[in-house]
Amino acid sequence: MGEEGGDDGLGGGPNTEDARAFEGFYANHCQAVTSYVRRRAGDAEFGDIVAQVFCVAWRRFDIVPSPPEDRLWLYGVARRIVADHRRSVLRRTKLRQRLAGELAHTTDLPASFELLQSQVAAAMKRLSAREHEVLRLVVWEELSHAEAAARLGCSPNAVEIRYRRARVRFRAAFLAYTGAGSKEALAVTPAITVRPAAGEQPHGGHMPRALITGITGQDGRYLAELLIGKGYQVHGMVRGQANPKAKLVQDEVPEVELIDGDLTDLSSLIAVVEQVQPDEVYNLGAISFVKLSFSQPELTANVSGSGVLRMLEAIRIVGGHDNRIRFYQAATSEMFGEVHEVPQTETTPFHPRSPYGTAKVFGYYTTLNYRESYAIHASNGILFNHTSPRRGLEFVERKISNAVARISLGLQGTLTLGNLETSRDFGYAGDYVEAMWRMLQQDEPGDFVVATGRTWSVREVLDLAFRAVGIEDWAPYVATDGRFRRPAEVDHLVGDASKARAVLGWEPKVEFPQVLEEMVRNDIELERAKANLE
Ligand code: G4F
Repeated sequence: MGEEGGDDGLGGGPNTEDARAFEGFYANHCQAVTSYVRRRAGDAEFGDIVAQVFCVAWRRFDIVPSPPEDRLWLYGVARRIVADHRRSVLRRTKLRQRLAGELAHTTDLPASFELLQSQVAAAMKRLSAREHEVLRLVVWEELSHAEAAARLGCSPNAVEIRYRRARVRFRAAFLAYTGAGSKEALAVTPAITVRPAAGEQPHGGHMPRALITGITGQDGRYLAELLIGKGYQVHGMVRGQANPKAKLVQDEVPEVELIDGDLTDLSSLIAVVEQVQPDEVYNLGAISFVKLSFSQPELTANVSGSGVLRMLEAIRIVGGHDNRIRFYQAATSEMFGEVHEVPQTETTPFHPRSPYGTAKVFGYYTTLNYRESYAIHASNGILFNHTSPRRGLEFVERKISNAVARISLGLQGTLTLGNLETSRDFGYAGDYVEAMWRMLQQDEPGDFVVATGRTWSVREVLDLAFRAVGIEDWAPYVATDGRFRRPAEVDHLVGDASKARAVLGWEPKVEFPQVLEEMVRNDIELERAKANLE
């Protein structure tokens, strides 16, 4: 590890005594950190990352030798370095994807990244200084239009216009370069062939742009991943300064560009839609926890109800006469509430049973009204309960999977719930975001039930979850308490998604017991890691 006071290439380090302490520290933690990093970064990359982690530790030993919280701190360092590493890999992929998107439907790209870069460099040389500048800021430096506007001293709208023009010119120059017969470029076997995805609409020849509200939630993150995989540029709207969940999205899906906006503030929505110039808007933002809506009914109405109206107004104002912005509204089976028929379809009357449900009914009809009044391509997805390991801990099936994991690890004794007799039609969130996207690819907008057609009571969810850890009789572990009950309950939901199957060609692929088992497994891993750290 180098001599006392000597330069070991690590920027200095501890003296001899501390160096010995460091060796002990290294010996104690090396194995655990290695397996942690290996799990997250994979076999090919872990060695380099572990070395970086201990380089940081080495430097720190000079300043703060071995405080008691070292283990926790060390995992923090490892987590950050793994995240940085992932980001840099993804940035590279993203750049490729962006370039691929620019050239979509027209040409194949060369095999190696280096070759692609030299081809791009040649095309860049043909651009004017202004075009060069805007592409450099937006594509290479990955600045948002607002940031690029601040650098260039113009409005975000001007950046948008310049950027679009520059992309068209870049594309022409790139194609002219290969067309001129660069032997090297033409000789390579194409590695990336960009084809329109099934059902993809031509978005005026440009890379399609999506705006997602509620990006930090389960559905927002799955949808962002789906759209990025389809070659979209995805913008996620986040609310509030230093929103802690924004960091989560950035770590998980770094390709998403985050933008500030609030569903309770129309002017912010107009600014967001102006800036992003989306082809598709997915309005997933809401106060989505039904029980909370009883204690904060006005806030719920404002965000989950009037928020829909504001977003549609922003789209109407910015989209102008020939409005090309397509809109998806996250409607919900909670609108059926006290159900009038079983199963529920698109024609079943609504009878909401909570402030959340009534706000969503308002959002549903507002969407319908903007479709009819302004010919906006606006669709409602009437989604039944859907879940995943990313589901919030407040919802019943995740509360159960997490508690079962903790009970199986001996970290918790009892799980306390409310009403065990209600039942829900549960699906997998990853399947459901696919239905959202399909709705916006149709020639005509519409309203669609998205469900599996199978319902599970809370008791049955308990059966499945406890069985996943080998417990058949869960009664000794489960208690009930009125605190978790609601003033009015929705007893039984089960949907009929025949229309979505027929019109969208959508099918749920993953069954609920499978998802739940995966959630329990995931929670065991999370809870075990947390307990080890503590
Ligand atoms: O998990 P939940 O809170 O979900 P809920 O009310 O069905 O709403 C979810 O699904 C809707 C789609 O239908 C979405 F629109 C909505 O945003 C959300 O995602 O409650 C499910 C059932 C309820 O009947 C509740 O009373 O489980 C019952 N339950 C029993 N004990 C409990 C608990 N729910 C929760 N959250 N916590 C309990 O301790």
